[in-house]
Amino acid sequence: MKFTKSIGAATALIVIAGSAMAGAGHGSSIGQAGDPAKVDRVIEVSMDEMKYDPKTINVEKGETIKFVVRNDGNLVHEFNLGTKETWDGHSKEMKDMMKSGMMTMKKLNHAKMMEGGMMHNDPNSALLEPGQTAEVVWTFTEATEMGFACNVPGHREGGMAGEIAFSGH
Ligand SMILES: [Cu+2]
Repeated sequence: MKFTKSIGAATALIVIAGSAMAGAGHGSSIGQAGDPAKVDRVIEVSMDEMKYDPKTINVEKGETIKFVVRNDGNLVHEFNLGTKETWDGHSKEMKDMMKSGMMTMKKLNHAKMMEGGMMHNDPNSALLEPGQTAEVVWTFTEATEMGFACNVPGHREGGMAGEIAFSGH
């Protein structure tokens, strides 16, 4: 019995460390990669030139959501769960990817992305060419100020950002 308990505690510690790393500081966490086998709800998100539909998504603390993200636009777009702080860091990465030819406004060069070590398969995001669809499974462990945004240069600045609203808060 004691043995089981200590294993449980160790697991809990690892989960906390993991979510703190994914978080945005301020002692709060944006959550963690969700278990695809334990999805509470599926939400479809459409991306188009400088907008998301829906642009506000209501979730509950503890919920695991499978986002089915579709790029209905004519440019490369991203669905990236985070905060202004995480996006600012990510935006620089994207600018470098453009400069080095890993991506253009309309296409992703996966071979060059791999060469450059930019796999772009972070569990909190999907970077898609026009017509592509991807799934993002995420567990919202804490009610915190966060949202989703596209960090392709100029897009977030152009209004391509949405809000995650925690119900009951
Ligand atoms: Cu975009």
